[in-house]
Amino acid sequence: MTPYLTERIRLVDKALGRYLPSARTRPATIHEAMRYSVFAGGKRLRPILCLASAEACGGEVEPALPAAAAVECIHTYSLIHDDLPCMDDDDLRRGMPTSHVKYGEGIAVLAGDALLTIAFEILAGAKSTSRYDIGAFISELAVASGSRHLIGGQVLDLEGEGSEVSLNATQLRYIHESKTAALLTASTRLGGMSANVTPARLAALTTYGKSLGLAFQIIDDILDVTQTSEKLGKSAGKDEATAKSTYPALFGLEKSRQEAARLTRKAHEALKPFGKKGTRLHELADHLLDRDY
Ligand code: GRG
Repeated sequence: MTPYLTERIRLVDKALGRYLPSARTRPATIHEAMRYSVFAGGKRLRPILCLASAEACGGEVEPALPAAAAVECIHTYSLIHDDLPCMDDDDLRRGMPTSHVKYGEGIAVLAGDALLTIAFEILAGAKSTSRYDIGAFISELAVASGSRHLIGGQVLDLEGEGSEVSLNATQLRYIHESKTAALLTASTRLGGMSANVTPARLAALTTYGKSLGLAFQIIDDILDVTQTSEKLGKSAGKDEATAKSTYPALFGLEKSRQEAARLTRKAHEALKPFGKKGTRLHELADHLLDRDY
């Protein structure tokens, strides 16, 4: 972990700590469960990308914090729901027992719902800029999290699971774009929007986020095959056990690594308009490609 990432995680966690109701707020169980999953760990990749994107656009970190916290709340909600017995049925997440194992299914569903909802409450506290009003911020996050992207990708994933017929590369890419890349892209775009980014640079952040998001999911699928549950903090080997179509399953590990590297190069290229200000985004792209958890 680099000093930059450690400092950013601390900053994001402090903001999340402020935005989320205290664990003693009534009814305490739900607030405890929300905090349990949010603070169970996690790389904070999406909020860090959001903050780095704001800085790449010449903005400050402070105005980007509501968006950074909001994307992490959406992400954590999706993990809680994805782990439920009716979905991926997992008992380990971020190195800890999953929400439903700790609190029961009912509270886990509600903790996910509450994090989804509070994400928009937090984002509504962001400041409009001359190009982007609060409606634009809210719409950005709602579309990325909704039935055409995050939830839509999960639907296709669920339908494909255990199916005799494996998906083709186009279908797989579509799932990755929806389930993973959409929220990553929204994170970079929201960071830019908080810094009043120009339309041309917003398009560049979109290309960066999409390429990075696809590379991130391919690496995630590779790590599922090559790493232990202990290292990942979540159950490894799950994709093979559930006969999931993944890049490594379709193309093998080496070709998958090459594709992740190609997409990362594409992400780097997209950052040209930002010059030196894009340094952190370049570093993050490399870090994600090289990660081992
Ligand atoms: C709406 C229920 C629902 C699900 C949406 C996001 C999602 C679909 C499911 C979660 C599981 C999954 C495999 C998502 C793909 C994205 C991904 C690799 C998530 C893990 O993200 P990390 O590695 O996690 O950033 P940490 O714990 O570090 O934050």
